[in-house]
Amino acid sequence: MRDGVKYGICTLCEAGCGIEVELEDGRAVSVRGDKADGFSKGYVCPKATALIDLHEDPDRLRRPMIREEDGRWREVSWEKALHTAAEGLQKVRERYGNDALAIYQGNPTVHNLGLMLFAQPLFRKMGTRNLYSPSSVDQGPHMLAALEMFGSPAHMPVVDIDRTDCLIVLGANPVVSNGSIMTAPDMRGRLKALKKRGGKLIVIDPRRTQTARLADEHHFIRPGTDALLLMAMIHTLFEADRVKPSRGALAISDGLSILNQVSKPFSPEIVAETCQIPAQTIRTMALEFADARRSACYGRLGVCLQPSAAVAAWLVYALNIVAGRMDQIGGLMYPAPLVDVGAIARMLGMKGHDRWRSRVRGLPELAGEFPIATLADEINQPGQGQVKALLTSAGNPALSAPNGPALEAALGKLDFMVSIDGYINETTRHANVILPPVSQLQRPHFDVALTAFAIRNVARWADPILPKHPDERHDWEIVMELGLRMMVGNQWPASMLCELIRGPLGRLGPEGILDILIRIGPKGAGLGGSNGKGWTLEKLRRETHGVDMGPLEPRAVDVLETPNRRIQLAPERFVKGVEALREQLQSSPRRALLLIGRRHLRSNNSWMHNSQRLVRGKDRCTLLMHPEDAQARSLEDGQRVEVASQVGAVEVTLEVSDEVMPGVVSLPHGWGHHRQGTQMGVAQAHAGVSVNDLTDDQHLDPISGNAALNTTEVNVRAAG
Ligand SMILES: Nc1nc2c(c(=O)[nH]1)N[C@H]1C(S)=C(S)[C@@H](COP(=O)(O)OP(=O)(O)OC[C@H]3O[C@@H](n4cnc5c(=O)[nH]c(N)nc54)[C@H](O)[C@@H]3O)O[C@H]1N2
Ligand SMILES: Nc1nc2c(c(=O)[nH]1)N[C@H]1C(S)=C(S)[C@@H](COP(=O)(O)OP(=O)(O)OC[C@H]3O[C@@H](n4cnc5c(=O)[nH]c(N)nc54)[C@H](O)[C@@H]3O)O[C@H]1N2
Ligand code: SF4
Ligand SMILES: [Mo]
Repeated sequence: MRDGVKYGICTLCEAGCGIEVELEDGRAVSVRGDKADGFSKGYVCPKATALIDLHEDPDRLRRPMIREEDGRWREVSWEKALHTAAEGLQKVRERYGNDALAIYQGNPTVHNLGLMLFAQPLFRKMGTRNLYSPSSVDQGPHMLAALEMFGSPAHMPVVDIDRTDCLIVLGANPVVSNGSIMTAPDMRGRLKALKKRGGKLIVIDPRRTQTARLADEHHFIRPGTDALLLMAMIHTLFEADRVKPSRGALAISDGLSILNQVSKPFSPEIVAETCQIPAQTIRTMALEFADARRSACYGRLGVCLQPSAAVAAWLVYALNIVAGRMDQIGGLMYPAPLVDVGAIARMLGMKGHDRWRSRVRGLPELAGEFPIATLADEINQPGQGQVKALLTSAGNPALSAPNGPALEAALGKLDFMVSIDGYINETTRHANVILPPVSQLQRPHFDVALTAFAIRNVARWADPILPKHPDERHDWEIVMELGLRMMVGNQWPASMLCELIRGPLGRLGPEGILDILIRIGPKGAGLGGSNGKGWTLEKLRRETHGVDMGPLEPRAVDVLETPNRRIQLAPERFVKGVEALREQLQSSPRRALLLIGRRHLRSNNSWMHNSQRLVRGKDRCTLLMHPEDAQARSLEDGQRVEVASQVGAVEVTLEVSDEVMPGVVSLPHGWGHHRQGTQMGVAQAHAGVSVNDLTDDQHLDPISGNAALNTTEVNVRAAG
């Protein structure tokens, strides 16, 4: 029987498209774009349908699991699982101290209201410095640049993509990724619209990506040289007197003369060979950028996964600022969301860098977290503060962290491990207890973090599409139970106290907390009743298809949190990092092949390969190599090759294509599902290999601690 449709939000990526789900006999049977959603206007990508696959996946855990001594998994009651999990973790804390418990919160956290509002505050208050997340294999450098320049890691400005006339995309592939730190459904449509209104799209990427194919200009760049390119562009603007101090944010910036000074040695001619971009191209691009009526330079993951990531991230923002594009229509802007994320970042203690360092390698924390590249060291190295237990939530670091196999070997040495996850995968197979949450279709949603990076001022609430069975648990319920039992205790009389907290907190839930955050937010109705004007959750709920409060408006002065509330154009940390760029110029060009990653529209990091409809078709986990490089090695398209780095080796099928530049090979991440003991049947049948079996946990950007995954040196030869 057809039960009609329900409206929701796709929580798989940052675009957050509105969806219309058709229900029949209580089951979700189809997912379409919600045409009435004012932001996504009916757009969805092929992954949206997989929400049903995820919900119905027989491999998805519905009940908690405990791993027995003999390695077999046994389904247990929630009471038993939560008790065992809390007791196991708590024992380690009591015996070895708080730092002995490490916590890893994975990428889907940001797409999960319950985890954002419960796990983030709770885990950050557990008294352990061993906090980890994929930020250090992702946007860490942008966060650091935002912290140093604008005063908070939460204040990463976004590209006003719908109103710009000239967009330079550096190391991002939004046509496939659907945008990152730039929440906007239908990137392809938006980029086409940019061109249609006479605008120009320039892409700088070692691969001719789907985005590059849409561009007016695409320039290959030698991986890891973006900071040099950006320096040369800034150099050009100073040299050509295109830096206009009166324009917008530049008037409230400090450090202009230092930036001028440090950019002096980096002329386009000096960097051209290293970047492999002609000097004239760099000059023209810089001047076009400065002279366009409206322009923006957007750098994303490609900029972050290299040894000069923090400097490059700084220079992306700096280039926009010196060209007068910061806080300007069509440039980089700040949304005005319903929830004040700057305040949340302050509350969570995220406003800082290098306040403390990791025990083994002395790596600085960023926003309260250590680089994931050093978790294995913290587990392996004995001594005071050694990590003995791990809690993972919504993450799969065995596949997402550099040198995954070393991390996995370390996981095997833990005294105790708990995972909040719906699958027995490469990471969670090492856990003692797995606590599975409901599916994406069974929970309500509001994007706390991502509306702060949206390209329009939007907000949307979505009720769950499907009901939750009484024996299922939301992520937030799992986190709350685990936290209460660990922090307060299982035994009477502590259990009484637990009861006292559990009741009110459980009744409040994410919805109650969100209502408070909206009410006290910049556009909120206040904590009292509702005056009809300000926002409350109740008011937002009535807007089934979300609200669009219009385009972004200049508001940097309200956002800045630097001590003098001015933009810092030349923070000392980054200026010091410029020395490494000089060295990079002097080092002789290497002959080694550099390995970079790639994403596919039908895949999402490591965890959506268990959907038959997403993995079908030809093998996507192939190594791309330029014909010249293939010829030099006598390799042919379609042949099996061994790719070896200093860390490991994998065997894959070669795809010869001039889509990548000479000297560069590309392998997607998130594959490698052949490991013993996982329970993801479809993924196992389409296993692929993990690129992070090759990446090096020692190869980092020294300033941000981000893993330099994309500049891994490899050798490739015929397999066997
Ligand atoms: N379909 C799909 N969508 C996704 C995801 C997914 O897995 N699949 N993942 C989501 C996540 S977690 C994120 S963080 C975002 C990422 O979003 P994007 O940053 O848009 O995604 P990538 O495809 O990784 O783009 C990075 C680009 O940088 C290029 N690159 C590599 N090295 C260099 C370099 O040194 N310099 C320059 N200039 N470019 C370089 C790569 O060739 C690649 O095209 O995507 C999100 N969306
Ligand atoms: N070489 C290389 N490595 C990379 C990248 C790259 O480009 N190249 N990209 C990096 C980037 S940008 C990122 S963000 C990371 C991702 O790194 P991770 O976050 O560690 O990995 P994911 O693959 O996103 O795994 C997500 C896990 O969360 C579970 N999950 C999904 N939804 C939920 C939920 O709602 N609740 C709970 N509790 N669990 C859930 C899934 O089952 C899966 O186990 O990978 C990074 N690693
Ligand atoms: S782009 Fe695709 S995966 Fe991302 S939110 Fe939209 S439908 Fe979901
Ligand atoms: Mo990411």
